[in-house]
Amino acid sequence: KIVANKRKEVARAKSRVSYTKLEEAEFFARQPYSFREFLLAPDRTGIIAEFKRRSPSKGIINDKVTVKQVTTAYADAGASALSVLTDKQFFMGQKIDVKRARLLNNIPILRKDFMIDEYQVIEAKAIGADVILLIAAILTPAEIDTLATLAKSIGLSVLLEVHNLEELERSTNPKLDAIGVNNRNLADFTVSVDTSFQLAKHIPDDFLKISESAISNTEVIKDLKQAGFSGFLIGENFMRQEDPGAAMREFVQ
Ligand code: IGP
Repeated sequence: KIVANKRKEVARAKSRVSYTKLEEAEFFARQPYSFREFLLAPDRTGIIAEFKRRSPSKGIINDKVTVKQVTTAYADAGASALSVLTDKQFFMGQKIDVKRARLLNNIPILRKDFMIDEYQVIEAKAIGADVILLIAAILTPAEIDTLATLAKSIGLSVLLEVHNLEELERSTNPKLDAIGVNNRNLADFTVSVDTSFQLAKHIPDDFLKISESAISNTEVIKDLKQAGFSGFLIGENFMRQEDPGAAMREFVQ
């Protein structure tokens, strides 16, 4: 359902803003930050802090805060990277949220969306993102290769999201920078951090390992680090608080 809607959205965007126009955007010429470098920097937390107003499973999480307030506070609290939703229909995100975050922060930004078309990759760079997300559950290995090749050719980092061993084995590709294990099952929205612990040993060491979703305490992060993870994608745990930035600050203290 999300993918069907996304196809229509991309077709509409393509008819409104040409490739040429995207490539003329000021951000398109910038050198993106390296996801790998920032995640491995020892003076940061490894946390990829997410700006998410709404989700299909929880409904509205927080629609009272601004991108400016939240992302700058996340960065101050030691975030290694930011994740900003750009899907409107299901997550109340918008592309301008990435642009705003870009102007205010100097750490990598993951454009969080359902990428299905090369146009979105070009668009990601044009709005100031550094990293794109490819979701194994909705892409064929050939599509992953095409999108990752394009992303790498314009300097973006690529995060592949998997939820099980089958997806991992079918989708692994040398062009990827990072492999993220989503602890949330997108089919029924159940969550279990065990998914990360189970898949960790199957992820080749050339990729950064990232654990995504349902991370709610620092004990788990310690254990995930032990298991080889260097990135921790956290959204709801911070966003459901009135002051998500303060929530992250307390979390890492
Ligand atoms: C964050 P959480 O449980 O901390 O809010 O999860 C992030 O992992 C989640 O938003 C996410 C997501 C996605 C959202 C992971 N993969 C794909 C949209 C699309």
